[in-house]
Amino acid sequence: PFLFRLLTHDVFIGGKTWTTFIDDTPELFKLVQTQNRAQKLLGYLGDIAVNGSSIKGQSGEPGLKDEIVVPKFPNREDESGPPLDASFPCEVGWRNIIVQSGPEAFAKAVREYPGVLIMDTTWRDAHQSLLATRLRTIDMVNIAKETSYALSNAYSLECWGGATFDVAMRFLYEDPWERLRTLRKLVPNIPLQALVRGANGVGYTSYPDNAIYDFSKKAVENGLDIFRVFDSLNYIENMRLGIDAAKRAGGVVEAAVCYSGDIADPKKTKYTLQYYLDFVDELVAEGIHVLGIKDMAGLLKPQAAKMLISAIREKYPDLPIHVHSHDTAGISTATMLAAAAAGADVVDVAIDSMSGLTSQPPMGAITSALEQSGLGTGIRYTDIQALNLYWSQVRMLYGCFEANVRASDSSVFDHEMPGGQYTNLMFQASQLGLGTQWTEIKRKYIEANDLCGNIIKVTPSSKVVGDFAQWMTSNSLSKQDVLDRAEQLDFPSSIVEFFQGYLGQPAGGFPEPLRSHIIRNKPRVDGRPGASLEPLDFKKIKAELRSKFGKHITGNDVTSYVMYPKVFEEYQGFVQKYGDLSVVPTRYFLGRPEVGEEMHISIEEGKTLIIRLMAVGPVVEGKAQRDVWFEVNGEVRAVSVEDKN
Ligand code: 3PY
Ligand code: ZN
Repeated sequence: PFLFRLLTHDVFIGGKTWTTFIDDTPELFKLVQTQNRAQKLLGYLGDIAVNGSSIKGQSGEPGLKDEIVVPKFPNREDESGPPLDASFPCEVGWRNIIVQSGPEAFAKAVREYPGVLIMDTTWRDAHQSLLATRLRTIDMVNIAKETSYALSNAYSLECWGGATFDVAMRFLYEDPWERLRTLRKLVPNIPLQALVRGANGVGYTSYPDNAIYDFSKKAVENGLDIFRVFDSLNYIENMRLGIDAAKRAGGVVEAAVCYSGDIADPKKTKYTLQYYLDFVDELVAEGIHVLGIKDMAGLLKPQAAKMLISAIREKYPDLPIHVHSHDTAGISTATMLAAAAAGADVVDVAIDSMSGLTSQPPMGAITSALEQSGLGTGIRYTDIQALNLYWSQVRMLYGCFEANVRASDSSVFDHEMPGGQYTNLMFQASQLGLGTQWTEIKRKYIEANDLCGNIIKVTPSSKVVGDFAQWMTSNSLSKQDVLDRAEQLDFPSSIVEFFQGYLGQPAGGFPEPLRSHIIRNKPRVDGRPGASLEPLDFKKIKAELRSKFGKHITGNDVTSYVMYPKVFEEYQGFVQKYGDLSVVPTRYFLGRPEVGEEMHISIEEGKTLIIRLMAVGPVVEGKAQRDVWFEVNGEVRAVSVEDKN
């Protein structure tokens, strides 16, 4: 039909040249684009039909084949009235204070709030900790407007940063910036929050200072409000950079203290109450807006939370305190309630069906308990039930990424693995097929941490300890073996670089003589690693990327490339081949379609493709190839697909 329309078009018949014809006839050009796009999309769907999904970390088919049902939300004025009409997002929320009066006014209002506020981590940490960070934008988008109403009194929605930036491109073939912009549009009222690894941006290494300033500026331009800035060693020099970058970008600066050890245990003498109070003093001196207590492994017990928060509260009565934990041991609900009672202003929760285990404590339990103790969060129980109905379906859909953590594990108090890493390492250990491997990895993780000098463990320092533990396990090395043979052993590069000082300086310094034995004659960095890195030339990088991939490369793409050069290049290659797949519903993105199944894929506003898989052909003689036949909006199309089996 396209060729027919083209050949019979008056202008074409009139004999105008091809190029002006295309320029003057945009509707046809658009049709060409749409058809190209559809053909690329069929290439992906055809590949899945023949080979199944190749998304890394996926085991088996998605756990839900039906379309996800968006539940009805209660009427805002009268719960017995007609259900909420969420065709437009809610406009009432805490973000208005940031927009109208700035971060300081926001911090003051948060501190003055008579109850306790929540941050919902469902869109970031919860799926990072439970589902290998594989949650796709579309599954947030489909509940975003409803969320703008249900959580309109939330302090923030954590939806960006941490591992999401990397995973979006590397495994989901999505643009992380586009995710942020889309969510911003759909949720204009609730502050959007990101986890930022200070001088490590959203990566695993130190970047030149101008990369961190550029990243923070772009984050705000694309819709971010609150930066939770941390450093994986609680190294103040790295923190200063992250804080300054977030502040200059105009964001709310939530500087976080990473919590390790146990301040209520007198036998643990490195990370004491005094250690944390001293670090808080240094952060406050930087002019932060909010203080974050980031308990990334779930080590903070109720008594310790009470000690820590009341001590900070007494010293800094006007400083908003925001507490974060993980439920690995099963204690985080009790901890959050103790933190709230001791004067915390904000606590982190995840929607019930995405909570618990290595994720955050459950929203329903915490808000209900706080309500009864007179510290209401302003979030309705009935809204939580509706949200939960949606997320329980999503959890099922992504069942193919579950790490199979089934129960609480209080051994985290010894090994101190962060929530996301726990599921990751457990998954890897289980893939090796040895039931005892996991216990061994945990034991080696403790030894590796000792060898590093008992460091704070959170990305990227936790990766160093994890790599160390895996390397010791696979080489059957004990802690004593490493100490005895350090001068001869061939250490993985992440460990050598840590000991060189490329992540920063750990509290108490590096253990010697181990450091010298490991790094030998390689350079040592004894200050802030980023300080000695050459600034990047963004214009030059953009020109190079444009010549490689085309004119569509934007400033945001340059920043993505700076954080993850190789991942970005592979992502671009993938998009060139298959187009933008973020529009494909997850059950088709991850699962083999059935023959005859009708897929509705909305490729842009008002443009839906109705695609039906008609047949998968036999292997083409002499080639590892099959033809796959589809019907697209009533028209038959075929794609040729490599059979990888
Ligand atoms: C991250 O840096 O991704 C984390 O979630 C740390 O807790
Ligand atoms: Zn976390």
